[in-house]
Amino acid sequence: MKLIDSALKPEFTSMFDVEHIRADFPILKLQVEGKPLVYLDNAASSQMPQQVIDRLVRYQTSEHANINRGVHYLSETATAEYESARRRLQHFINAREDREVVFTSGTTDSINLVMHGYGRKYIRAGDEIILTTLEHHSNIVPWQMLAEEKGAKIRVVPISDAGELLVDEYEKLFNARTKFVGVLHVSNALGTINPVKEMIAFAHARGVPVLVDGAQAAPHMAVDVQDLDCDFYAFSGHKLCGPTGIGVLYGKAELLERMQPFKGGGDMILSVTFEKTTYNSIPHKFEAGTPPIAAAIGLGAAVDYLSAIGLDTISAYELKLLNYATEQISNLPGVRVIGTAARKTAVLSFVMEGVHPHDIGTLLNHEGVAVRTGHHCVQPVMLRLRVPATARASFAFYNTMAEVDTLISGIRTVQKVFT
Ligand code: 7TS
Repeated sequence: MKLIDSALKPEFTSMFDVEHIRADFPILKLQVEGKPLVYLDNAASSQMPQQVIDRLVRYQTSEHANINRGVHYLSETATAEYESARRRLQHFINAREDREVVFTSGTTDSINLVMHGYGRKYIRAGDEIILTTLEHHSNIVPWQMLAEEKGAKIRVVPISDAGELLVDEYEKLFNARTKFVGVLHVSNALGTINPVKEMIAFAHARGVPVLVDGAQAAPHMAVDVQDLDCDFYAFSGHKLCGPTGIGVLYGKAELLERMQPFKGGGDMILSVTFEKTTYNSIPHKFEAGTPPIAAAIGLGAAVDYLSAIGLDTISAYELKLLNYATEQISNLPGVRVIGTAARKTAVLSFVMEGVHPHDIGTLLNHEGVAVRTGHHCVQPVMLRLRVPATARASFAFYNTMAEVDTLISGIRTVQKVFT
């Protein structure tokens, strides 16, 4: 039996047939500026396979009603499918219980929920919150708002020139006033994979809870919240081949239970009088009003789709794309890769001598190539690495080596235009 298993393994890996996978994504057949679309802006938002689109159509055509309020067939069906999506998400991140999965509108919303629900209740004047230089603005600004309101202080973990966190410096930031840590799992601008498991263990040894921003990790690697032992984990549906307007906040049940609700309204209560309101149990306490039911069900289908391919298979394939792209781009004179950490996901940020990143993006678009240019909502990273902006190609498992070649020849064309 064992022999057959191991004999099958390589075959399984080679079963990752990118052309077969691309056929699932209708949008990838588009032509842009008369050229086949080369979509390399996956860190901003990924594309949706037909399986997820079909699931949304099925929901809208035969399952839709409001949830948690009807005894009629459609309301019961929609409620059951919404809760089934929650369980799919639970398994996707290996949460212990489905009530630890709160549906939000996205990573930003999830982080704001923790700031309002946990931060405003437990952070006081003089307390310190540790963040890192790599954070997306969505894991900076809410904490600044809280610090301002409470008189708390934000301490920032520095990074190396390669874009790696200086873990020794992180450890030095801890003191008796440290009350919270926010760290992103993977950098959206540089692709750096942070050693979050070790950072969480260090914080926990000092009794400090940790929120991990997993927006750029969940689509690219297997995430196990129990193994990480994080207290909170936030991510977005639209970067995971799912719909916009949906995201997840994972929180340990005992923490979610101790938190204040963020938004008040229907569904999040047990009883309301003008004298006193009692709140619903978790996760419903945090899901006030009619949630994005269709989007949650679509996200459930999206994580099923990704899990069927396998997150390990996705990581391994995307690493091949990154290594090939990095090798090709380093042969181009005058082009510098920004973000050269030893452990990266498939994000390639770069600058070119004498060309503004915005012009790179515009000219690449003429070749059908979609990249993002700008500060990528990480202005502190740009400041630290002394670049005003970068051009960023961010890959997904449906990208191909041939698309990397198109990117590279597009960059050569940009160079020709500017020399
Ligand atoms: N955190 C990280 C690490 C992100 O990359 C992003 C979005 C967010 C939070 C916010 O996610 P949202 O779904 O709530 O908007 N990052 C990007 C990007 O890199 N390009 O466009 C959006």
